Amino acid sequence: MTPTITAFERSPDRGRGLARDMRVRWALEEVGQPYDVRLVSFQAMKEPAHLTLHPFGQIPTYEEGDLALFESGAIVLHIAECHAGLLPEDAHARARAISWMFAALATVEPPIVELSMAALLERDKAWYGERLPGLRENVRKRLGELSRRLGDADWLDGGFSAGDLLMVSVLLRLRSSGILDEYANIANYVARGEARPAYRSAFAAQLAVFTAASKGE
Ligand SMILES: N[C@@H](CCC(=O)N[C@@H](CS)C(=O)NCC(=O)O)C(=O)O
Repeated sequence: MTPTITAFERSPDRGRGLARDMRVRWALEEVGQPYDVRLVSFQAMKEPAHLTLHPFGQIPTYEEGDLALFESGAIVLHIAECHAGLLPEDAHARARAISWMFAALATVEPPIVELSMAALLERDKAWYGERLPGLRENVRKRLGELSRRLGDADWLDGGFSAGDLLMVSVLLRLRSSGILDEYANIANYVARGEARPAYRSAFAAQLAVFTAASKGE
């Protein structure tokens, strides 16, 4: 059965691949699973039909038959568990890959989101200049730790996994900050992720939505 995901009708990131439907698209592309996309406006996301799918009125969601999921991490995990290619067969290696999925979302993403939200929403506030260095330091702390663990490996734990898919997705949100470039091995790791054919297909698909919406303006 072809799953349907939701994505922004008009992504605030203007097609830069930072909205969280991108990680779900990427996972589906990695495993070769075709999918449909239902585009939703900001208004529609807060209406009852969408709130039934997503209690917090956000994207992405994932529907497959009578299964409806929300939270990008849970959706990627579901895809990885239903198809070969994103989680190792070996039970211990699989558990470690899942640890990296949680690490990406629960440990690395929060300081990155805090930094990007401050830049978006607080830039004109009196305290922004004082707050910014601390926010950047919080991100550097995590990147330093991640950089030490990654070392000169291609991926976090053996072959590419859903853990890398989520970690690269999260790290990409830092691109405009310049911080990624302070950690050569992490910058190369992110570049390896972006070079994967599945990433490129997913990126092109979400960019096409933004381009079509812009033409209709
Ligand atoms: N933890 C959630 C976060 C979902 C989320 O923040 N989605 C954003 C788009 S990337 C959204 O829908 N923002 C609109 C809103 O919150 O009103 C996940 O990973 O799926």
